[in-house]
Amino acid sequence: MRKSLRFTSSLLWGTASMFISQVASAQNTGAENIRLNQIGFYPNGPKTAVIINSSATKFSVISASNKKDTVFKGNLKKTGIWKYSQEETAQADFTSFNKPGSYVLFVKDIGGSYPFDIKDHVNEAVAKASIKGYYYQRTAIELKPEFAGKFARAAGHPDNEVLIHNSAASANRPTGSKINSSKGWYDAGDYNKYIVNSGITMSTLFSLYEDFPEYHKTLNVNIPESKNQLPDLLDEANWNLRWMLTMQDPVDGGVYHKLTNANFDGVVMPKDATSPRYVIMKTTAATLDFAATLAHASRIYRNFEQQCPGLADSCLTASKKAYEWAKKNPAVLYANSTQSSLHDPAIQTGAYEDTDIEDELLWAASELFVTTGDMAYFKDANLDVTMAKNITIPNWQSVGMLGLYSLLKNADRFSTNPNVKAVLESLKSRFVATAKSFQTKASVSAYGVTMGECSDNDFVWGSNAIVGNQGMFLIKAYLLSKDNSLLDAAEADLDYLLGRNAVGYSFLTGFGDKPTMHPHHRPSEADGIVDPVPGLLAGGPNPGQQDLVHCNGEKYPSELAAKSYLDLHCSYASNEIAINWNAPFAYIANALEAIRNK
Ligand code: 9MR
Repeated sequence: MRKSLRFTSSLLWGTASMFISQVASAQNTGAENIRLNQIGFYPNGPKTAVIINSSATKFSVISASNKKDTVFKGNLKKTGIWKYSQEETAQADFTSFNKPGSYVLFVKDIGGSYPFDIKDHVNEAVAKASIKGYYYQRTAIELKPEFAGKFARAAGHPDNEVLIHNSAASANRPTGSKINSSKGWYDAGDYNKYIVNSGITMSTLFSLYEDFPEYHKTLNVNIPESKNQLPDLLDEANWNLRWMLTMQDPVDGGVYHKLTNANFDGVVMPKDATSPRYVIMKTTAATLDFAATLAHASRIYRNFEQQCPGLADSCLTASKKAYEWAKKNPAVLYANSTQSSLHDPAIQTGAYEDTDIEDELLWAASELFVTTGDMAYFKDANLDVTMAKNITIPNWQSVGMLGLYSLLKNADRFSTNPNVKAVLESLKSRFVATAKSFQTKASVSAYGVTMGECSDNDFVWGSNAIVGNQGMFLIKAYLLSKDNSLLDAAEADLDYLLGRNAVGYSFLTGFGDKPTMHPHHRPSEADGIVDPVPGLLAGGPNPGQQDLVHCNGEKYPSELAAKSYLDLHCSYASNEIAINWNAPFAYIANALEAIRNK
C-alpha cells in the first residue's frame, strides 16, 4: 500500500493559517466527505472530486508537501442528489490545474481530502499491480519471494489427477477416470476454475494487448517469465490458456463447464485445500466461450511463433473443433440444481449458468471469422439480427460485445468485401453513438460517472466490473473515434474505482488511503498477513446483499445501492475478488498509461 498519509489533519493543515479555525472544527471529515481518486491524476487529464455533506460554495487545492500553499481555487458546482446513494452532491473540477506535485483538496466546512498526486505515469503502479494480481491467482505453482514478496506461498491444486465426474463421462473417459488439467488461475476468492469466466477474462486481457502492443513491449510486472521474449501480459495469460486447452474432450471437441471440488473449500491456504477435484459436464456455453477465446488466442500468439512454437495452430484447431461440437449440441445448459439432483457427488460451487446462448454463438463466430476470414462464420454471426441488441456492456453472461469488439478492431482487414464492409461500418457508427450517449449521461450525473447511467441494473454482484467494462467500452470507442470526451469519461470510471464512489473506498487492494482490506479471498484471509494480496479488485456495492446470513450479524452500512458494500471477508456478494472483474480494471488503468503518457 502506498505510504499512508491518513491524516490527523492538524499536522497537514497546521501552517495553512487561513484555514486553521475551520480545520479545528471540521475534525477531518474531509477525507470521508471528499470522494476522489486516492492515487491521483494525469497533468493533462480530467480532475474532479465529489463533495458531500457540505454547504460550501468554494474549494481549494493545497500543496501536501509544504502544507501551506494554495495552488488553485475553484467554485463548487451543485450536482444534486445521486439516486443510488441519496446524497446531496457538489463537484470540484480542477482539470485546468496541471502542475505536477502532491496535493490535498480542501473545503471550508468539512476539511481536507486524502492526499493525491498529479503526475505523469500516475497509474503505473496500479496498472502493473492489476496484471500482477493474476500471478497471485495461479494454481499449481509455488509463488516465490522474488516475485511475490511477503505473499510468497506454496503451490496448491496441482490438478494433474482430476476425476471425470459422472456428468462428464464419455466412452473414452468413464466416470472416475483421471485427466491432467493443470495450471490456470483460481477464479476468485474460491479455488475452482470455470471456463465461462475464463473466457471473458482472457478476451479482455487479449484486447488490452491488441489495443496497445507497443506499450506491452516494455511492461515488466516481475513474474517468473519476465525475462523471456514474450510480453508479460501474454506470459500471464498463457498460464490460463494452457489450462483451458486441457478442458476440451479430445475426442468430440466438447468443453467441460468447470473444474471444481464438490463444495467450496474452507478458508485455508491453497496447499491445504486437498478435496477431490472433478471436471463437470460439457456445456454449449463453455464450449462456445472456449471456441471464441482460443480463436482470439490464435491471432495473438501467431505473432510469437518463435516463443510459443505451434501454440497458435493448436489454439485454432481446438477452437474449430469446439465450435463444431457446439453447432451439433446447441442447447446443453448448465445448472447446479440439475447437477445436484442427478449426480453424485452433487456439485455446489459456482454455476455460471446461462439460458440464452445466442450471444456466445455471436462471439465465437465473430472470433473465428476474424481469425480465419471464412465467410461461413460471418454468416453464423448473423449480425443483421444480433448486432443491435449486443452493443451493450459485456459481462460473463452477455458476451456478444466481445465478438463485436474484435470485428471493430479488425474491420480494416475486410474492407475489400463490400458486404462485410457495410455491416462493419454500421456497427462502428452505432457503437460510437452508444458510447457517446453513455458519456453524455455520465456528464450530468451527480458523481459524473457512467455507473448507474448505462442501465437500471448496474449495481449487481460484481458491480465494480460493470463500471470497469463501461470504462473499457468508452476507451474502445475513443480509439475508433478519437473523441476525447470518451477517454475522459473512462478516466472518471477509474476515479470511481479508486475512491470517487459513495463509500469512499479504493477498491483495488493495496492502493489508496482507504483501500479494501478484507476481501473475500481465501489466501488473503488465511495467510496471517495483515495486508490483503495486492492488485485485486473487490466486487463492490451490491444491494442484493445475498451474503448476510454468513456475516454473523454484521450489517451492510445501508440498503442503498451505491452504499451496499461491506469490507469483510464474509461478504462474498460485495467484497469477493474475481478474474473477470480485475480484467476491465487492468484494461482501463493500462490503457490510460499507454495513452496519457504519449
Ligand atoms: O460473478 C458471478 C455473479 O454474476 C453471480 O451473480 C454470482 C452468483 O451466482 O456468482 C458470481 O460468480 C462467482 C462464481 O460463481 C464462483 N466464484 C466466485 C464468483 C464471484 O463471486
